[in-house]
Amino acid sequence: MDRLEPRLEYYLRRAREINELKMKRWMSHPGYRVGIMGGTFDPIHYGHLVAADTVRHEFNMNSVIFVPAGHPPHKNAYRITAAEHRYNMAVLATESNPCFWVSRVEVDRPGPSYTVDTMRYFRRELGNRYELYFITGADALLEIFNWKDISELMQLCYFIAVTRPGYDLLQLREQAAHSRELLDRVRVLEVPALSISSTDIRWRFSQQKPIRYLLPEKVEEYINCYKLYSLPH
Ligand code: DND
Repeated sequence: MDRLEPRLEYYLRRAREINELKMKRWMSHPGYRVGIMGGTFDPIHYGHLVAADTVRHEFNMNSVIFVPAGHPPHKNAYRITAAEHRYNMAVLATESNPCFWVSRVEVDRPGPSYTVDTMRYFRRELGNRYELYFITGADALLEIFNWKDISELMQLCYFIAVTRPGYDLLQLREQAAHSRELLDRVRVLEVPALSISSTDIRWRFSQQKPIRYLLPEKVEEYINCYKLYSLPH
């Protein structure tokens, strides 16, 4: 990685330190319900942050853990930004919220980042006393039966499917009507509709269109500094 501009480098170092402290604090008091928001986060944006915060509040969780996928198993079509950049952006985006922290578990794990492996990891770390909730957009959940070891995954955690503009819940409801597992393990939650997507942000950046107010300022600065999305993705 090239060097960051000194001010942003300082800010990132501080954000990573704060993230470490938040993680340690969480480990001593995880709270009964643990929210885990997995994603490619290329880049992370306000849609992700608002969804996570709404879930945290509605489900009475003391923290939400963001888990950037190291090697997303389902994204072959475009050139994914290096995991370390996506991790740094997630750390910068969550720095100001004491209830959010970012885990490196998938960034540091070699091979495809399957959610089942991550949930096994958190289950091992925490034991059986806690309820794990994997937070996902309702769109991603439609594909869930293609995920690795889905039956085991459904035993390891609950899913919270957050609404997302442009995606109809009807399809999810129809799918759930045919699956006892889905009915038992999935909760649907309406979150403030923000029509923001990482795909659109990457496209906007490559076309020199503004991305301001779609994602936290420090993340925008980071993208600008590394010119992460200059080429069309
Ligand atoms: P995405 O690439 O869709 O994440 O990945 C979601 C998660 O699914 C990751 O943790 C993957 O590792 C996991 N997955 C996918 C496929 C197979 C397997 C696992 C497997 O184990 O076999 P994005 O960065 O695009 O988005 C993160 C989340 O935020 C998604 O659930 C997305 O739907 C949601 N989201 C929004 N929700 C509300 N409003 C918005 C949103 N934009 C994205 N504006």
